[in-house]
Amino acid sequence: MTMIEPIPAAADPAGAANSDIRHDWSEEEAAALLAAPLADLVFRAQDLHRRYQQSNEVEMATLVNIKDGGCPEDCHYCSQSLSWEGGVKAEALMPLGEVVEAARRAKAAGAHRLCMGAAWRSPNERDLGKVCDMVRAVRAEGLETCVTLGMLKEGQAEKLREAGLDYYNHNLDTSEAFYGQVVTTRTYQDRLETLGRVRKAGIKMCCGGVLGLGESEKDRAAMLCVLARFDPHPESVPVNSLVAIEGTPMSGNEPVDEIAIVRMIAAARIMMPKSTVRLAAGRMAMSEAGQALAFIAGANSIFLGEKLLTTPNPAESEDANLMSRLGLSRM
Ligand code: SAM
Ligand code: DTB
Ligand code: SF4
Repeated sequence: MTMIEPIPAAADPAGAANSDIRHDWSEEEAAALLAAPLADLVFRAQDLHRRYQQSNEVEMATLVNIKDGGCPEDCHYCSQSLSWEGGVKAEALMPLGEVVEAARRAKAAGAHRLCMGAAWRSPNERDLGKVCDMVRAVRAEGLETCVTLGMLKEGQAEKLREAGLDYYNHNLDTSEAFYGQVVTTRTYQDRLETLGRVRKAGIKMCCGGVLGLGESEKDRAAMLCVLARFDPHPESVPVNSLVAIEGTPMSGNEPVDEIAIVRMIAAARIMMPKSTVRLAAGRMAMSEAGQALAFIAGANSIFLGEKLLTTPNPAESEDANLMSRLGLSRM
């Protein structure tokens, strides 16, 4: 086991020169966090969680797939890629009325953000205009908005911002070194460029990754460092675990160890104390005790609703029951 530094003296969370908020984490430091004795790691993460977040509060976001399947990218984990046989059938963009209905259902269930996903490499101008209409309509229902549409070209992020978009999700997925084993149709640099455009337009950044792609501990540490290098840190950091989908090249991957998920969440909380850290895809395979540990380690967001984009997620009633037993309330 690797020893980690003791908890630093209490810092002033409002202070400008705050040693808790760093953008210079080394891969060695991140790897040491991931490999530390679990109690030391979780204790340090929980301490920061209490100082920088509303402890015992969890953000709820609901996903809706506004454009299913037919994606030209070859992400090896994804059921929506055209590259794998038997994938999700390509559908047209969801009509505005259905998106509004999804927003009303999500709000009634207790979500305060609707995350709209589209299986595109990047949106064309006509579709982008329709997504802008969706953003306006969802905001008019009193929900925050997030979209994930693939790569953005110059000027597209500004249009989304003008429509009132709150968050753009664009995950790094893994380290730069391992990226070529996961996706071959775009580069890590492409990802970073879109993220730069999102930030430049003043949209909040939702950016994280996926465990269980076949990556090493070193890759996990490296990805955390890329995330922590953003200044400011991404406002939202989703930690997904692979949902192994039949027909994709990753269908036979080893399931992710729950303790490894907890470690990743704790390391993200320590490295990015002010960010919302989401226990994202993969909760169907986790025990309730594993999820509880993830909240103690600093997770403070989940996807609410029984479907993610194409795969199942715990029922709302199950989540409500778990939250109540853990004394967690909706943010
Ligand atoms: N097409 C857009 C893109 O790739 O940016 C948006 C949708 S994509 C489904 C959003 C993210 O969900 C991916 O970047 C990946 O991190 C995560 N994801 C997709 N399929 C997954 C799976 N089977 N298991 C876990 N996470 C997954
Ligand atoms: C994120 O980090 N995870 C979400 C959302 N952002 C878009 C997607 C998870 C997808 C899980 C597999 C599926 O349902 O197809
Ligand atoms: Fe397309 Fe996104 Fe799936 Fe990749 S993750 S294949 S870009 S929908």
